[in-house]
This record gives sequence, C-alpha cells and structure tokens, in this order.
Amino acid sequence: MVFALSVRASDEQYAAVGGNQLSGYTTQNISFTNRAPAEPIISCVAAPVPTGDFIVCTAVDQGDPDGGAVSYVWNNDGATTISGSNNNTVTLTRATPMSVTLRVRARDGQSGAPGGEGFSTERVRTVSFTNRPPAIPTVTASKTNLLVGEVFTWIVSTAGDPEGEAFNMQAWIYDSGWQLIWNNGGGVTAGGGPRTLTYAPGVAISVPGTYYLVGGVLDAYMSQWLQGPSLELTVVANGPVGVSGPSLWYDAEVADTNANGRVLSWQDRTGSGQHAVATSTSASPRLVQNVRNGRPALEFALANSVGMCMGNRSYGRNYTIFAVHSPARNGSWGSLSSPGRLMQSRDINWLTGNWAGTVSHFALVDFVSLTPPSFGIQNVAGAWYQTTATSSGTDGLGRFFIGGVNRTERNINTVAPQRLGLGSCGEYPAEVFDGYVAEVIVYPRVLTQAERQSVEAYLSARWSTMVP
Ligand SMILES: [Ca+2]
Ligand SMILES: [Ca+2]
Repeated sequence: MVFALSVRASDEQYAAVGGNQLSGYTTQNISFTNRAPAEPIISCVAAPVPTGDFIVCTAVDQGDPDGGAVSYVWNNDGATTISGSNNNTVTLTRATPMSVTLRVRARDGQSGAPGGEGFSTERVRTVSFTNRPPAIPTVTASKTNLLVGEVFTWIVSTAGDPEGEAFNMQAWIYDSGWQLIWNNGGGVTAGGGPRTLTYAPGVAISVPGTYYLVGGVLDAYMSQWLQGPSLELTVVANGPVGVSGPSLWYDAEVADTNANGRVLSWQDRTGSGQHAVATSTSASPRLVQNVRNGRPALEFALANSVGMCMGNRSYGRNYTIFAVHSPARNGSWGSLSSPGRLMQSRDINWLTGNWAGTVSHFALVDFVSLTPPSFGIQNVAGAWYQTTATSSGTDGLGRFFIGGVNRTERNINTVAPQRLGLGSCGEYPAEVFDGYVAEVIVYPRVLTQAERQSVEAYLSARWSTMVP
C-alpha cells in the first residue's frame, strides 16, 4: 500500500508576539510494494501412465508474504484441462507416448498494489505418457503334429497397436532347446491396425522333435520384441524310418476312397501290393477326416460288419504287429456287447488289438496279455491305443505291449496267425470291431527292442496315443 507522510516545522516561540508559528505541510508518499507469492509445488497423482490414461496434477500454495489467497497460471497447451476455483488442478492425457513439461506460477491477484501483481517464479515438472505395445500376438497352426517335411500353415495375428502407430511383426521357429532355426527375416512393417501373417510353413523341418512357433511385435518406442505365447509343434519321422522290412503298412492318411467316402482298398505303403480289401462294398469302412491330430481314420462300424482282408500273405510264428485304434464304446471283460476283434486271423483263433471290451492279444490257446478278469486293459471309448503284438519262433513265446508298456502276463506258446484281417474279415466275422483304425504296420520278424520302440515312438507321437 501507499502511505502519505506529512510534516511541518514549528518555531516553538510560544511567548513571542503572535505566538508559535508553524510552517506549511510538506507531504511525501511512501510505498510498501507487493511481494510475489512463493513458488508453488506441483503434486501429481498417477504419473507416469500409459497413453490414453489421465494424469491429474495440483498446484500446492506455498504462501504469499503479504497474505491472502493465490491462483495459478499454467502453460496450457490445449490438451490439458484446468479446473479448480483458483485454477489449481490440471488434467492431462496424450494419445501418443511423450513427456509433457508442466509449468505453473502462483499469482496473488494484487494488481492494484505498488509494484503491480505478484507472480511467483515458475515451477517446472515433467510427466510422461508411456507407450502401449501392440497387442500380444497369438499363433495358430493347421496342424501341430506333423511328419517330417509335411506342409502346414501357421498364422501369427495381433489386434494391432493401441496408439494406431506403425509396428513390426516377426515370426520365429525354435527347436526343443530354444535355439532359433528360422525367422521371417527382419520383420514386416505394418500399419497400426490388426495384422495377420501366414507362413506355409516358412522352413522345411527335416529332423523329428519338438519345435515352438512364436510371433512377436515391436513398435518404435520398444527396444526389444514382445513375443507372444509359443505353440508347440511335434514333428515325427515320416514312417518307421530305419526299421527295415515291414511287409504291410496301412496309413489312414493315404487311404483312397470312392465317391461315397468309403475305403474299398486300403493301399499298402510298403509297395509290396498287400492292399487291405473290404469284404464287400456295403461293409467297407468310411474314411473320416480330422479324427486325430488333424488326420483321418477309418471307421469300422459294428452295424455294418465292416471288415478288410489284409492281403494274402500267410504269417508264421515270427511277427511284430503294430496297430493304432480308438474304440467307439467302453468295454468290460466277457462282454460281447463290446466287441470285437480289431485284427484277427482268417485261419485260426487269433487276434490282437481289441476284443470283448479289452485291449488284447490272443493266440489260439490263451491270451498273451494279462488274463481274465484283468487281462489287457479295458477299452475306454474315444481313447487312442497303440498296441504291439509279437511272437518269436525261436523261443515260441508271445508278448503284448500297449503304449510301449509290456502287458504280457504269460509268455505262452504262440502259433502262426497265417492270413490276417481287420474287423470282420476272419474266422470270427461276427466279432466286429467298432471304432477307428488309424495305422497298421506288420513285420514278418521279431523286432529288437530298439526297433520296436522306434516304431512305437513314431506311432504314439503321430497319433498321440495313451500311455497306460
Ligand atoms: Ca503478494
Ligand atoms: Ca505403441
């Protein structure tokens, strides 16, 4: 404020004629100038935040030497909302990653005071809006259980970048030890929206094993790829590689059908021409697609007494017979309501693979597999079994394996099964298997343990069969 200070002189001659005399007043104005408010503090809630979210900051009054309330002046850039009765609050949001420098001064509103209105020095604070990475990519594949060299497609897709900015995508294939064996070569520049990449498959996988398919995204603000969850790929040998001499090999994936989807002749992949031939057109199995691991299987239907005769070769006492099957119904011992023979002899009472609701191997005189009432294991409808029946003419003994596990109870003297058939083709045509048959491989010799396990590994991986 301004004070007017006035003074006059007095001669103090009170006894003199005329008395004490006074001068006129001399007046001088004295100003007390306004002091500026103290620099405020900026207090922020939720900073930093991702783009699109909000940061709320408040200017906190640090006082004015002259007393009284203050208000605030911000550097308002138009993307910041100022509120509060004294403009003490700002609310910010940004659509792209960036840092924002906030500046604020306190003002005391005393514009009429000497020295004019007081403004504090400027408080500066930087707040950040962080990047949102593109949506984590997912991987899908047309098949995840493959043969070596088999063609498949796989897709990496993402919903895109939340900020709508360009980003890169890439795809990788790793081996079981997470060593990189392939990527798509430096990334693909894409727009900000949803993006899908398709590979078919990008690289031929020549070694059986487990592999992982992974997709990743990277935008301009990220220093490393954001990889999505991996998709596991099982690659198995294309057949019983290294185990020479199969005399029969039926594979649902190479079965030819007629116009009605029926398999009248199931070709022998060994090339020896021992095709499996349906007992009749009406009793031929149906080829059903996408039954197991994206692969087809032959459906042997009880109602139609489906059977296929497995060439004309006659087998002696030395054999190793592999099968992959899935029963259509649950079973129990002795229940012929849960038939029947997956594979049987056309000449004697012999079977392997399935009978009377169990997974079994019988050779004329008795069961090779565990005996009743606990012989074999009971069929579970929809389960997938890989069985191996063997017999040795050297020791005359039979053995039976399910999922590679020995289920033999008695090494009984086996006999030569002679000519073979699937389902109803055999000595007991009424005991018809009901379910899917995927693959059958027969050797006219007893494989070594290593050989047997090699073929079992191929079949179990290819068809994802159960382990008892
Ligand atoms: Ca002031
Ligand atoms: Ca982004």
